[in-house]
Amino acid sequence: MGNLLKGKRGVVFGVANNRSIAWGIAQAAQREGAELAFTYLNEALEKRVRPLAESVGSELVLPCDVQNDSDIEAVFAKLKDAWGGIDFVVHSVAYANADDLKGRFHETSREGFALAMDVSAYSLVAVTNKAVPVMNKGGSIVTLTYLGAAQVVPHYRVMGVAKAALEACVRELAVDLGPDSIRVNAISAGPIKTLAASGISDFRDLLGAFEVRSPLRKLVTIEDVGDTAIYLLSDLARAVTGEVHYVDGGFNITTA
Ligand code: NAD
Ligand code: 0WE
Repeated sequence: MGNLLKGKRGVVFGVANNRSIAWGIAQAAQREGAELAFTYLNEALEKRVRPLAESVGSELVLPCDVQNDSDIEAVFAKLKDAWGGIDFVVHSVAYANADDLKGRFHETSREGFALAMDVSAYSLVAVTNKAVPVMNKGGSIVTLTYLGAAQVVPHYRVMGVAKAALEACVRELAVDLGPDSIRVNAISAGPIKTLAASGISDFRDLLGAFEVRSPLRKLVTIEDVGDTAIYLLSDLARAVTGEVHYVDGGFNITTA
C-alpha cells in the first residue's frame, strides 16, 4: 500500500482481462490509494471486467466503444454524476484489422488505415475532449504506445503509423491543456503477451529476441508498466507533459 494517488479518482479504458496492460495500471493505482472506474468494449468483455473492477473496490463499470462519441460522452456524464470531478484517465486501447498486421504495408486498405487511426489514435483526442470539462486541476492523462511508432518493427505495419499519430496527438494535447494544468503523456511499453498480442505471427520470436537483446535482459511486465504509470498519474510528474516514456528495459536505445 502506498499513497501516491491518495484522494485521486480516475477512469481506465482498455481492460480486457487480467493480462491487459490497463489492468497492471489499475492494480498499481488502487495500491496507491486511487478510486477507479472502468470501461469495457462489449458484453463479452463486461463479464471479464466486472469481477476485476470489484476486486479493486470499483462499482463504476461502464460500456464504451471509443469509435462512438455518445458512448464516450455518457462515460464522463456518469463520472461527473458520481464523483463531480476526475483526476486521471488511462487510455489503453488499440485496434487494427488482423489482415493489416501482416502482408505488405502498401496493401493496407483505406478502411483498414482509417480503422486503425480511429481506434488507436483519434480515440485519445475524443476521450480527452469529453474528459477535460470534468477534470480537476493537476489532472493527468496517460496512453500506451509502442516502439513501432518511431521505427519500423516487422509486421506492426499500420499500427506503427497509428502509434506515430498517437504520439503526435500526445504533444498537441499537452500544449493545449498545459495552461489548464492537465498533463498528457505516453508510455512506450516493450512487448507483452496480452490479448492484443495473441495471434500476431512470430510474437514468441519477438519476445525471445527482446529477452536476450534488451539491456536489462528481461521481459517487461504489466506491473513494470503499472509502476511507471503511477509516476505519470501522480504529482511526482507535475512538471512532465507531452512525453513518451519508454518502459522497455532500454531496448529502444540499442540497434539490431
Ligand atoms: P489488450 O487486448 O488487453 O487491450 C487492448 C484493449 O483495447 C482491449 O481492452 C480492447 O477491448 C480495447 N479496444 C479495442 N477496440 C476498442 C474500441 N473500439 N473501443 C474501446 N476499447 C477497445 O492488450 P494490451 O496489450 O494491454 O493493449 C493495451 C495498449 O497497450 C494498446 O494501446 C497497445 O497498443 C499498447 N501496447 C501493447 C504492447 C504489447 O506488447 N502488448 C506494447 C506496447 C503498447
Ligand atoms: O499495439 C500492439 C497490438 C495492437 C493490435 C493487436 C491486434 C491483434 C488482433 C491491434 N489490433 C489487433 N487486431 C487483431 O485482430 N502491440 C504493441 C503488441 C504488438 O503487436 C505487434 C507487435 C507487438 C509488440 C504486431 C506485430 C509486431 C509486433
